[in-house]
Amino acid sequence: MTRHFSTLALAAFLVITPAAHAFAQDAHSHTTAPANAVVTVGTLEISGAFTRATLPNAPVGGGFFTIQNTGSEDDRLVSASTPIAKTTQIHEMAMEGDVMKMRELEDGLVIPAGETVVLEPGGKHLMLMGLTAAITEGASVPVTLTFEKAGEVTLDLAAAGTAADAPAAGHH
Ligand SMILES: [Cu+2]
Repeated sequence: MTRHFSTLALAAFLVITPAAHAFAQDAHSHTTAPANAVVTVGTLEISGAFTRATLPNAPVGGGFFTIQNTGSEDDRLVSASTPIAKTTQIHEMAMEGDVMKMRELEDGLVIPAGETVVLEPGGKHLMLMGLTAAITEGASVPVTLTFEKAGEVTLDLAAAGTAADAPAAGHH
């Protein structure tokens, strides 16, 4: 019984890892990690990944995480995608007159060498646009990030409950 379970677990592990491994550049593990685990790709360490639950038929959702660049060269988040949204953009908050608005970072988001960049509600964030399904609290939403130097990595956003500061508020 125990052996049978272990074999199945190993099989599942092997199925989900090859894509992430293709971009491995060092000895750290590059797997689709459980939500909120630290995911390493190249010199980048990504942690605290989460999203917010959405109402049924909500058009957009957010993606948040912290990226630490432990290397000596800048890197750049150039794109992101998730199977549950038609497009995923990288957004920042900016003042337009006296109104705070979100806008797309069309050139991506630089992760300076030795620094930490935080994507959070009310600040920079991923915008999941054209949701094909509602995000339910407790769900894991896979997101693939593509970095200029570190390459591609897939991680899970842990879906927290909705909140007043959800990024979709006042957006679109
Ligand atoms: Cu946005």
